[in-house]
Amino acid sequence: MSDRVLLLGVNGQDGILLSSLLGKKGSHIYGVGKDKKPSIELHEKVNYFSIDIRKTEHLLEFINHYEVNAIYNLAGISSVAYSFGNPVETFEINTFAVKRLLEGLRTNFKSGLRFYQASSSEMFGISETSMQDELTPFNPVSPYAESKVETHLHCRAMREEGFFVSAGILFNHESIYRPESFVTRKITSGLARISLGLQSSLTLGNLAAERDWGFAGDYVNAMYSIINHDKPDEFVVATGIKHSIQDIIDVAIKTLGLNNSTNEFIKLDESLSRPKDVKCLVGDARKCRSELGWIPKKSFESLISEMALHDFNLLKNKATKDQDH
Ligand code: GDR
Repeated sequence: MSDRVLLLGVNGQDGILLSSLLGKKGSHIYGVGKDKKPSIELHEKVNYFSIDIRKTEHLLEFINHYEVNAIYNLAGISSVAYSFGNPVETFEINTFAVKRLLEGLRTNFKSGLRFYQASSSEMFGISETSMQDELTPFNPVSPYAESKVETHLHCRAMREEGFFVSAGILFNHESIYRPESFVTRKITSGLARISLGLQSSLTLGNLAAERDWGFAGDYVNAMYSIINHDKPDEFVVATGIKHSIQDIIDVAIKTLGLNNSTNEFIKLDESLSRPKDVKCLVGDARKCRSELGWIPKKSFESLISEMALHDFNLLKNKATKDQDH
């Protein structure tokens, strides 16, 4: 099942990790990104194509030509912060492009196509419950979250019509492939630079946010289980454990052997804060665990520690190379 796979957004963190998993499973992978070339060397089983996902006709031709029988939609604007300044672009890519594609695929669904949509915990927004599950109401507070809610509801409607359209509501998930524009990697790379004497401080928007941060490698396993489940459905994917931004800083500092009892390296800059931010999100993934047998394996501490060490070694090797030249 699902052996001719179209992976939209293959250049992103999740695309890189999922294509590696699918490569190991023996799938034929058509990886689509917006850039001319892949961002890093992808699994050898990935055939890379550069397509703008707003070009619906082009995508539909492509899907029919290669007789794709599974599509993972991981493409789009993933930065909540960016979406505030670019709401129309966010809607065009995250919502309208996906809706047009789904509508164009009705015949393909009748021949057995399966679709996975990357939905987000940001859809819950400012939530009245301490933990969020599949039944928690959505209360989005950013253009990004609104765009994701609308697409999620469209997927739900198509599923209710009988099409195999599933969604994973993923809470924050991180790895060494995370860009530095997201808070975990910003902290691990910033503190690695400080520990190598390349930078003296790290500026963040706030320390108040609390999230449920998991390992992206575990989360792509959940995506695979969701699309290969015996019926289409939606699942919260999360660890169920709450951490603060200060926790990320503390683990990275310990890993790097920095002495920082008073957060002396950390500076705050109001201008990095969002017009509206979600204070706390923690996922209840009991459905994913009981129906799909999915369990996250990597702890928060190992995840942040590995990211910090990776960044330290990357920067150290670069500094050594620069010195040799
Ligand atoms: P998020 O991730 O918006 O939750 O979306 P991000 O790491 O950007 O922010 C997490 C929290 O940290 C606060 N924060 C900062 N964030 C950034 N980027 N930079 C800072 O300097 C900073 N200081 C504090 C933020 O305000 C926020 O509260 C991620 C993305 O991957 C989405 O695509 C995905 O849907 C959700 O996770 C689940």
